[in-house]
Amino acid sequence: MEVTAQPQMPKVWRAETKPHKFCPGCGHGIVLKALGKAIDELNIQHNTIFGCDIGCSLLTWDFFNLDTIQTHHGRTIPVLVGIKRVRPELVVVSYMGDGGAYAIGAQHLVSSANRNELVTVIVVNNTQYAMTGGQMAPTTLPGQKTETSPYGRDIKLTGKPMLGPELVASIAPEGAYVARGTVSNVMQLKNFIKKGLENQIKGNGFSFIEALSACPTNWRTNAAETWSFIENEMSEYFPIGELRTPDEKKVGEKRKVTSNGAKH
Ligand SMILES: Cc1ncc(C[n+]2csc(CCOP(=O)(O)OP(=O)(O)O)c2C)c(N)n1
Ligand code: SF4
Ligand SMILES: [Mg+2]
Repeated sequence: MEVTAQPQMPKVWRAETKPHKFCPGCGHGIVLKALGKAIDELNIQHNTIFGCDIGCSLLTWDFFNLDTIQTHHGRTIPVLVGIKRVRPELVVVSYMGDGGAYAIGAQHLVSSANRNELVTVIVVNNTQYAMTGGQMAPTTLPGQKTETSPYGRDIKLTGKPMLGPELVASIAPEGAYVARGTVSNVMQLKNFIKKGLENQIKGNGFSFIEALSACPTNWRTNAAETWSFIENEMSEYFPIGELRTPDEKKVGEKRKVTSNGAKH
């Protein structure tokens, strides 16, 4: 019997069809698609290092064809700062959740932004600790019900939801890039991420992008309720847009690389 050779699928197609491990309707996959497109457009796949945190972000550990490191909860930023300092020619991306960035790892975010470290940080804000079952996080909205705020978040007891990009924009030195995008506008989100990567490549400074994202599993929402929550309630409290763009003239002479790779 004659055996006919099977047609080979194009390599890029095989890569694009790899299944992800997120729940149906999860926003993580959309944020990662935006990141992947930004990396492709800048043609930096060969020298990009991807770092993911603990939380649902860790499900990306084998998602990209990039050298990847998975770190302790909230420690993704300092680990990638270390890699960048010893290998300044690499482009480093720290990918983490709102719990990791604004609670458990908040000190790392604040210190790295204050030092204007050359990393690009992407924080997925889904208003709670998703992987562990939907507990209240610094980003939980007033009145929002979670596993640990069953009657709704009481901001008299717990404070107001944390505004991560606003915090970073207020402390990061000249040269920082800070923006907040949303999975409901993926092309804009991709452009913000691309600018954050370019800012690192130019040596300007710290780059920070928060992405409003969906967690229908823990929100217990259907598709319409999920999008309504992002586009109305979340976007109202967390305004979308660029908060800091570097003034290239003021950034001035690019920071000099010291013998240990650190830039000043
Ligand atoms: C140091 C440390 N504290 C707590 C945990 C437990 N833990 C694992 S995932 C997680 C929540 C992650 O939430 P977030 O960072 O918002 O990511 P998401 O799952 O929502 O994407 C927690 C508290 C841990 N793994 N390590
Ligand atoms: S628990 Fe939420 S954030 Fe985690 S994969 Fe499922 S939908 Fe996404
Ligand atoms: Mg979260």
